[in-house]
Amino acid sequence: MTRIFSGVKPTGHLTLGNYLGAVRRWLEADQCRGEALFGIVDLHALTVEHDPARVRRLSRQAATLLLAAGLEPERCVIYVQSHVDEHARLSYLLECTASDGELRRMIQYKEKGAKARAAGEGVRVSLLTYPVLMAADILAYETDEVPVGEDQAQHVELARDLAVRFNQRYGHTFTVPRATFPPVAARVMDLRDPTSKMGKSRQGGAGVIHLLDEPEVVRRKVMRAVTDSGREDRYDREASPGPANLLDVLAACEGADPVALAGRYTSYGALKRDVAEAVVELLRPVRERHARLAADPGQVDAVLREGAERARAMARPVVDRAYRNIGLLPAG
Ligand code: AQP
Repeated sequence: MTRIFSGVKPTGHLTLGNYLGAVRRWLEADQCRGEALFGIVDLHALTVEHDPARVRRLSRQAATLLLAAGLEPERCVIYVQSHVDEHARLSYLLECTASDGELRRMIQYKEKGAKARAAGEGVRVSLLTYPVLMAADILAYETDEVPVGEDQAQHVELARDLAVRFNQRYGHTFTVPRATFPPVAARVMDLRDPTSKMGKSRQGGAGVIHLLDEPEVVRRKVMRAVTDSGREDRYDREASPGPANLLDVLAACEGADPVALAGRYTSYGALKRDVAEAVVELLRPVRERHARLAADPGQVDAVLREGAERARAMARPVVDRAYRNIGLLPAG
């Protein structure tokens, strides 16, 4: 059976990018194929300036949204990363397997590090090392597939490299995972700045659609999306990133091909109206279920408690094996 792992970090309110790039595909993994684990990867939220109370609040909200999106705890494991010690335990062994050069090459480290330095803030060591923790998240569960958005490709590649290297040096220990991406909307772009990824930690958020945005807010954000003076009936990510992004979103909502969809439109206004309605309908059931679940936080906590127990039981033997194979003396 295919083992699947993926996660979301509580750095902000979940976005349409998270949903189309990752969460919606987790539903297929949960409901049709494989044994799946989905983590609220809260330790990853500590790599940049953070507010402790907000991280706690967003962690529960992310869990509630995963359930509202339709993940069923009877069919998959939903848990909080920091509730399972095995992640941090394995991360250190993988730090002893990775080189500092390969971590310094990580795009997110370069970009976020540069931003922090420009703002006169210190760069946390964890911003450099968190891709190793992410590798531990994946490898601790003998994961075969990691359904993620395109921005995570480099991190999953690192997890593969570390698994292969560890296995070669210390004997077979880890399954070598592979990333899987959605056919469209693997990188949903910010509606106001379509050359940047729609990210949940982005300040302002005028170009970011959140899963809990009211329909009117969704409509307003889509209608104000940046377009250009290019041809309306053409899909061209390079020359017309704004309209191409809207076509990707519509294609993902309708299960269609963005190139074919482009031929339907002779005005960006009509395209935006269709995108807005498609997104409102896509998110409607998630918002409604979220409202019901949020009224009963005890139910969400119970899911997370049970999820952590199951995750621990799955990760423990793998991490113990890694400790043995790397040469550490087992405790009596
Ligand atoms: N815009 C996106 N399009 C497609 N997929 C996306 N994902 C994130 N944004 C997009 C995918 O969602 C999963 C969880 O993402 P995350 O929580 O790791 O990162 P984020 O939402 O991008 O949050 P931040 O804090 O805004 O991130 P960064 O660190 O980029 O600044 C992943 O599978 C991701 O690929």
